[in-house]
Amino acid sequence: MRVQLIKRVVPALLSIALLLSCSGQHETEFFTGRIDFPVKPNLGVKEAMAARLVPHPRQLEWQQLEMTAFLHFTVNTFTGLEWGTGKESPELFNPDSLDAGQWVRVLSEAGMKMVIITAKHHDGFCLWPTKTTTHSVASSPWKEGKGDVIRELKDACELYGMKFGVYLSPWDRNAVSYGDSPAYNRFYMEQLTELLTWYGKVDEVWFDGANGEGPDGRRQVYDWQAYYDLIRKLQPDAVTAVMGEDVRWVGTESGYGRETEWSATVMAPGGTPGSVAINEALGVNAMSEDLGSSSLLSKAGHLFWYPAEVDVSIRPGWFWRASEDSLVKDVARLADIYLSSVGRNAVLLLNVPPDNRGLISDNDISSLQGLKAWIDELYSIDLLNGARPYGRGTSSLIDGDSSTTWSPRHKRVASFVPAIAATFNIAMLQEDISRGQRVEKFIIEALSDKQWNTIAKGTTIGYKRMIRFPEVKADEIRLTVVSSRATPHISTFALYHAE
Ligand code: FUL
Repeated sequence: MRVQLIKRVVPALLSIALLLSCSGQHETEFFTGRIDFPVKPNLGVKEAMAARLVPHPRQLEWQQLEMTAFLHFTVNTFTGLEWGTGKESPELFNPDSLDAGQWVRVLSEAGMKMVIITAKHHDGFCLWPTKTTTHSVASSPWKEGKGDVIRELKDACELYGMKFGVYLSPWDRNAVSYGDSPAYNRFYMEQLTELLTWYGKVDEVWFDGANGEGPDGRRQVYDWQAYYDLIRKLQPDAVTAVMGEDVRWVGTESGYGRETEWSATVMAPGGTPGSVAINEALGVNAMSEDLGSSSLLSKAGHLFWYPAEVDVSIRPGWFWRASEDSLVKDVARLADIYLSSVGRNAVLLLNVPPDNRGLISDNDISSLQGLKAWIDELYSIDLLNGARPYGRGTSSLIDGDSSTTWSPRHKRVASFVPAIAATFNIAMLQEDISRGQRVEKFIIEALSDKQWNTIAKGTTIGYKRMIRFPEVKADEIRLTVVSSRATPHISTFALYHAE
């Protein structure tokens, strides 16, 4: 009996001690990128630790970009295929007006902060004069084989102050070594080395996990860890995306992220056998609806800062084809995608594929210009205009060490008086994620005609959460953080009106 009691009491006391040591009083202790939980802590301990998981500085910088662009461009642009066979003749690649300056100018004017180009897609054709294969621009008629698309793009990025990333498909339908795992891994890493050493700074390396059959049905085993180590050595500040370790694929290619989006997730990053085993044991993958709830946390041995990227094409396909010129997404659709990606704690990666002249087409430009005008208009007036929360116990709402965030410590209700009396239909919230992602549930209420009404409810906030509702005009606004893993640090609460 006594032994049993001790058995029950001792772990409980240990948990309480751990919980105390992990909660508010150690606000200065953070975990960067990853937490390995101590053996069998209770959920309270895990939540307190999870609240202090923070991004690596390169992940934080990436998150703040908000809008980035993809450029899908290769022989497919000339054949109309989505996935080239690898047997295309390099003779096909012959854009007569290629102007990387136009791409970057158009994308920069649209508000994009980084461009990522398919240096090599699944067909294996290389947009730079690689030494690893003749299947490249060097064998094409474009610029009589003397051109280098990657160089032209990087130069244009320098000119416009645009960040620059490369997509290098591991799946290669042209490489003869594909399927002979060690030989192909060496070949792939030589290609990576060229891209990461010939062009100066690279800000993102993007690779998916497509792993088609090699010649004679051979199966290629990618050496992810060796790829990551090489990237870390050559470009330590570059984020690695999708099959990479810094940025997670949101799980769809529709442009719509999850309403509940945890950047602090149980999903282990990248494709190494260790990560695969963790994810299989938890039954999660990039497409799982839940990647970070407390119920998952209770089962997990680790937690990772692994934020979501939403990739989507402005056209139905990833590559340009004339038949889709009339199917470019319009401004309303792009605005909806913006609110459902950037507004759902993710970074938008919008694909704008150059055409067979080597230019971004007029229809795409006009939609991009419309999106930028809509975003500028949206953010032009914040009805709260930086209003600080007020009310009983206000001092306990304000975080003493910061003038830019407020942290409802005890009573998690903050009231605001709109600085501008006008109708609004969008609320924007941000957490200071440099101190972790914490909020699990919030509600926004409005006082109109002496009546309080709930106008919006949400779950996670993260870097940015935007939420839409029917138009309201209010005398007073109340934000309640219903549930949070620790003291929330809200850096922005704003109200906007959007068409
Ligand atoms: C996928 C590829 O198979 C598509 O062609 C496209 O490049 C997309 C962004 O990634 O995995």
